[in-house]
Amino acid sequence: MAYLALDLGAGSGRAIVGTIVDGRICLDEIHRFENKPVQLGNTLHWNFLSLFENIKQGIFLAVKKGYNLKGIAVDTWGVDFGLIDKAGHLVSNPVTYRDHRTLGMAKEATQNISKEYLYESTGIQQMEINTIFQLYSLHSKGDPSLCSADKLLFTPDLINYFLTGVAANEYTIASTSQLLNAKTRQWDEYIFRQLELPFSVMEEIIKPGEIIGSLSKTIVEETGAIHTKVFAVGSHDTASAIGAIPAEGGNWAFLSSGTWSLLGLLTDEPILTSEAMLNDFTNEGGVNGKILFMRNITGLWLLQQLIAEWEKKDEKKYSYEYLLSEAIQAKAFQSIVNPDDVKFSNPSSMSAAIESYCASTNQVRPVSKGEFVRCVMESLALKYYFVVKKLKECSGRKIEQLYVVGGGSQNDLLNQYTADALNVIVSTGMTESTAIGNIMQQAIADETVKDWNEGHEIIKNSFILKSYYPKDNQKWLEISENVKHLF
Ligand code: LFR
Repeated sequence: MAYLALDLGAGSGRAIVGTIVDGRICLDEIHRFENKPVQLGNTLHWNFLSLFENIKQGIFLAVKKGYNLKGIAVDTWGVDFGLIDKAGHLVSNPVTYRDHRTLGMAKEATQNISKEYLYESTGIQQMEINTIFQLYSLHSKGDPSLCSADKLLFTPDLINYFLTGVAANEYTIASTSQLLNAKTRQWDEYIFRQLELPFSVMEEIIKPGEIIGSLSKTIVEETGAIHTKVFAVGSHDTASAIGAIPAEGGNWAFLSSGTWSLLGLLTDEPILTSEAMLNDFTNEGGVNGKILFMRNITGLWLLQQLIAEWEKKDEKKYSYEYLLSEAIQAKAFQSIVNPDDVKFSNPSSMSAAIESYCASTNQVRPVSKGEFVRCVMESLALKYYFVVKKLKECSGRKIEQLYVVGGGSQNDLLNQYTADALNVIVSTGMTESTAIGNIMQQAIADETVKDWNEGHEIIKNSFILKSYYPKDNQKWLEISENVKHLF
């Protein structure tokens, strides 16, 4: 039984085949490609045509390798979308959430609808990148693309549409928009009315595990994939990544570590209290009926941007291994930043942004690469500490173990710092958890696997988890006291 996960992150995309044999899941990465936004005029776009070409290439290569694909499913980052006109054409190239069009939009929009209402209904952390503010910016600037739109499709929905011809909005990705009611799990029409956003462009919500359709004739011809179904999974990458965690008991939290750090816990119902709102917790849709109660933290983005800057300047590559070994040698706790400071959201130079933050907070400015990397690693671990503290308060849960998944879970230094700062066991081992969650949901939808309980057993049998135990917690507690005003 082979299923293909098409997993798109903000920096790269992957096509991964999963096969389930003898109670284990095996992954085979078939294709990996860059996802590089393109500045065109004043707007930062996703290169949708290139992404779609690579999606087809991934399917083609999987078939060529001999896999008889029973299913395909797409997952991507959240909030972004494409608009489709009445003739079924893409109105314009999708814009990235890092584009500056949303600057100031949260403030403007909340003059027409209260922040409190938005939270009580959607349960979503207010971030200007959210679809609601992207749409509001189009509306308030009278952008003609919105008038030509017949359908709004989130990135995975858009890819599914061009693979199958079927238009639908999948629940987990729809939940990132801040337009969906967290309890009813349906669109909140009142928000659309208040903000004068076109409700008619929204589609029916479908749930992970439903069948979207079959590949269109042209895609079958191009890729050679026959009798392959396209499934709805947790098409928000975070939902798939967290759904895959084979944790036991209730006292655990998750951290999906990549460009973003998504830190939280699973609940059955959204937590919509004012305390949760004031602490910026979000309630996004998960697989298996769950809610991801979590905080979106600007994660390894800072380090990724530093590396890109250094590599461009020095015209050479820097490995994580090298940079982390430099960080270990740098002095501890010299400079601490709050990774979520707006300075870091899309600066022209990340090193300059960090230097300026340190200068304005009377801290030593990092100079060497090791000092910069150490600053980012310690700052992330401290951020996690403060978030987990609030997470416990808002949920009333104990947290004894943290499961770290995603590409960032390979970062030994950060894992150890996290265990130390939080005083919990940090367990890692599922770097490709998003693809695993995607594939497992397909297998469940296809009735190859009975349910998520069986799915988690299979996952547990397939990956060896590595644990980090806390040391030096006292030192981290002392530092956290000194820097708490920054967070
Ligand atoms: C992670 C992620 C986060 C979301 C961010 C932007 O890839 O999906 O969950 O907040 O990207 O969409």
